[in-house]
Amino acid sequence: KILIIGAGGQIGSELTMRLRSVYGNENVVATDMRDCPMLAANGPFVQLNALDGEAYAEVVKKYKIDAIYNLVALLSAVGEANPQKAWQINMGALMNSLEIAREYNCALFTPSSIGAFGPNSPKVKTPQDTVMRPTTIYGVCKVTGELLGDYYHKRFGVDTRSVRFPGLISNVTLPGGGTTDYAVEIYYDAVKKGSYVCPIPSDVYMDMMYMPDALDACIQIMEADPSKLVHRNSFNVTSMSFTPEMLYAELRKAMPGFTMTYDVDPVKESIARSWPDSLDDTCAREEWGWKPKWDMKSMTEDMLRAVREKKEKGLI
Ligand code: VAH
Repeated sequence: KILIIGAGGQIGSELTMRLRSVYGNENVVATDMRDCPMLAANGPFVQLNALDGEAYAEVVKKYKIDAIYNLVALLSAVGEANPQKAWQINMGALMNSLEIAREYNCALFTPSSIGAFGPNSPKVKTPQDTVMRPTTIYGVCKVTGELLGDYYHKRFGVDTRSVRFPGLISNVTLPGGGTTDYAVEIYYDAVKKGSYVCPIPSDVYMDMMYMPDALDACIQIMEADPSKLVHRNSFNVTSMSFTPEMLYAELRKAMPGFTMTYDVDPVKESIARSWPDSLDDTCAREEWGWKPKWDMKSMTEDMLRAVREKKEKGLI
């Protein structure tokens, strides 16, 4: 039985559906502190604040959970606006997850991020193992989370696994306050307005990934043969790296009239410039067969199709 905490978020809302299609609706328990009728529609849903360790443990016992996906986090930009709250939520949920995984013998997946790297990490083809001095509270939480994950594995034998996600682009649930959100907003504004005002400077490279590939990674790593894992927390994974200018050019191929201007957000700029331009994900490829399927062209075609469909249905 699988439990997801933070199931109402950008990753969680789609991961719940994907896991239910793979393992069966009744075998995937979705939880979030907010009520999520969509997630309750086709499988078990429990309204749960993951900071309440007692309530969290009750759910794990009641449903006999053996694998947990911990997707609770305040993202980079929103975290910079309230660093104390970001630490409290991100690390509170993680500590409860690690302790519960230890006590009830559950496997635990917690995503890390390109945000775990900092300005003095090598920028191009950032290695799996390198210096990590992030300059955002989000990055500090992610590096701490990676270290705790490896500690709980080594010290207590907990089966903790993790991937460092790039910016995730999806057409189901909007991202909640990240630095890479521009790469989702641009498609919605292109369809709704035919124009977009970009908060990230035109020349800033960031790794990105289409959500279907991210969901594959979440499943593949947890199904990987543990004897082949040299690393655990956390694997570099990526599929593409681009600047706003490159994404703009790709969108104009499909929508020649689309226009983009820039109104740079200084907080998002400083975060984005502190992150890698591109990751080296060789270890994930070698240790558990990571292989992305989507690139900027195919993602753009699919995003425009999906967002246009939402507009036609009056959903946006
Ligand atoms: C953010 N989307 O922008 C998240 C993610 C790599 C970026 O961590 O904060």
